[in-house]
Amino acid sequence: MKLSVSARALAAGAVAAALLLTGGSLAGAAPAPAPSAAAAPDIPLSGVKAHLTQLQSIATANGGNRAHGRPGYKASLDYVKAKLDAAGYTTAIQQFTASGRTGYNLIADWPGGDTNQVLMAGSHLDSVSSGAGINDNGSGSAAVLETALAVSRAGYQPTKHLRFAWWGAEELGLVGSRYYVNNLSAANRAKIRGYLNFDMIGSPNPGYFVYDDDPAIEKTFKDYYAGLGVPTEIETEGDGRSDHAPFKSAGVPVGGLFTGASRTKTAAQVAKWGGTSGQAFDRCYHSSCDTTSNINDTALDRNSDAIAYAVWGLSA
Ligand code: DTR
Ligand code: CA
Ligand code: ZN
Ligand code: ZN
Repeated sequence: MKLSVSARALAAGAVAAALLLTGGSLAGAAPAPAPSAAAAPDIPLSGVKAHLTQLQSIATANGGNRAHGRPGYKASLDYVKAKLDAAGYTTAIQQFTASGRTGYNLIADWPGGDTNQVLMAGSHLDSVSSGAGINDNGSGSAAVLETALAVSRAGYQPTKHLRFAWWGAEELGLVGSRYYVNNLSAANRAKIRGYLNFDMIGSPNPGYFVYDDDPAIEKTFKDYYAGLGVPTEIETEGDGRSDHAPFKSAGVPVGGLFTGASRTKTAAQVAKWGGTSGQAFDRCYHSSCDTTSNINDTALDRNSDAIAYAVWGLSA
């Protein structure tokens, strides 16, 4: 959904207020400078969906999945890396072993910013072996990719250093993200001022859930949705169930967005969000029907724009 310029400026001001209210910083971090006036761009839904189409094609060409240790995962990683390399990112592939198979994380640094203050945004790129994993988690991977490409298109140069990540083997138990965090030096871990996680952000019967971990990050997302007039709920299904968990355990401020998995939507939630009560937020969760037809465009668009809003607002 596209915010009007005035609403976007209002929203940017809300981030400034949020940061000032919380001492101008992510919890625990040094006070951040006042956010720049630059407002986040609209993330084109068409761009995000083009990535989903590519990930679907990759799964179809590789046994129907993009799972850890299978050809479809590495092909997905190569697709994302090629886009980022072409856009001027400094990319690195981090290799690890899980369940006897080689896994890969993709880390992409945007040149510039204070490398002693790193803002990260990430998503797991692997699917389960039973399907293409388009909502889980092509949706997060594609939205984070398109946001990173928007940073490049804008030539954005925030105060903080931006780093984006696509994790391997999340479905085996947060293996890739945990490997990344465990292999950071204490000094490099301390430089990460926030990690934003996006795992299932386009569910077909969507809810709008905000992680309630770091208060400043949570407020940033809630302010974005307030600007849209869309109510949100605190995410309660996933503490420890996605790639923010290793970062949180290491003391990094974390946050994120989620549109729901196998839990069912209540009548009260239908009243605020629409959709179908008594039906799962994503009835294709971890199933072969998690294809490009398993996406709600409005939810994917709103959450893609929310990612950009938070990346711009928290890195200024
Ligand atoms: N673990 C995720 C799905 C998931 C379930 N609950 C949450 C809460 C927040 C983020 C993700 C999830 C997966 O299956 O990949
Ligand atoms: Ca958009
Ligand atoms: Zn999953
Ligand atoms: Zn997932």
